[in-house]
This record gives sequence, C-alpha cells and structure tokens, in this order.
Amino acid sequence: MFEPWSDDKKEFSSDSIKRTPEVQLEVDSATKSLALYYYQTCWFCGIVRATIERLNLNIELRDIHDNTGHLDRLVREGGSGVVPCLYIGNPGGTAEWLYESQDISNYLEERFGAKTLV
Ligand SMILES: N[C@@H](CCC(=O)N[C@@H](CS)C(=O)NCC(=O)O)C(=O)O
Repeated sequence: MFEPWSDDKKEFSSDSIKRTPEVQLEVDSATKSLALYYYQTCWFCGIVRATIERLNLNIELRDIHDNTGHLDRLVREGGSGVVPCLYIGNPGGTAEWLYESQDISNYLEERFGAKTLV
C-alpha cells in the first residue's frame, strides 16, 4: 500500500518561518478557526501540509479516512469530498470551504507569510 505522505510528528525544518513568541501566539489564535480536511496518502494534501509546516502554522488536520464524520461534514457543508479542503470559520459563525491545493497554499501564504507577520 501507499506510505503516508509524511510522519504525523511535526518536525519543522530549519527554513520554517520563525516568529517571536508573541506573534506566534497571535498566529496560533488566528489558525484556531482553520482546519485542513485531508488524508495521509493524498499527494495534493502533501503540498498543503508542506506549506503549513513551512509557515509554522498550528492548523487542525482532519483525516477523512480515519473519521467518517469529517468526510460527512466536508461533503455536506463544503459541497464535495475532494481533498485537500481548508475550512475557514468566520467570526459571525459562517464558514468558507476552500478547495484546490494551490489556492489553499496561496491563501495561507498571503495571510501568514513572512511579509504579513501579525
Ligand atoms: N486539483 C486538486 C486535486 C485534488 C484531488 O485530486 N484530490 C484527490 C485526492 S489526492 C481526491 O480527493 N479525489 C477524490 C475525488 O475526486 O472525489 C488540488 O490540487 O487540490
């Protein structure tokens, strides 16, 4: 069978973004309203997970193969069971479901990349 794209342990490479503890706390607070729907052997999900690691983001990972509840919610609310998909919760209680690995990586880069440190 396929090997997982990467180990589940978070090991940030040396070229991951480094932030001051205060700024990292703010970023961690912002990423609490995000979740990545994915599964281990999905190559496109690996692209997004690499972006998440590079940007040093603590984003909840929701494996749709491990948890049928995650898959059900993705299909019901997101509109499709394709992964990766980034759940973006809004303060008002609404949510966006962002599909496409490149669009997700671009979104994360624009919001949390080096030029936009909080
Ligand atoms: N263009 C998409 C491709 C995503 C894709 O093909 N995902 C596969 C898993 S690697 C999938 O969810 N396939 C299930 C399906 O299409 O219903 C992206 O870059 O995110």
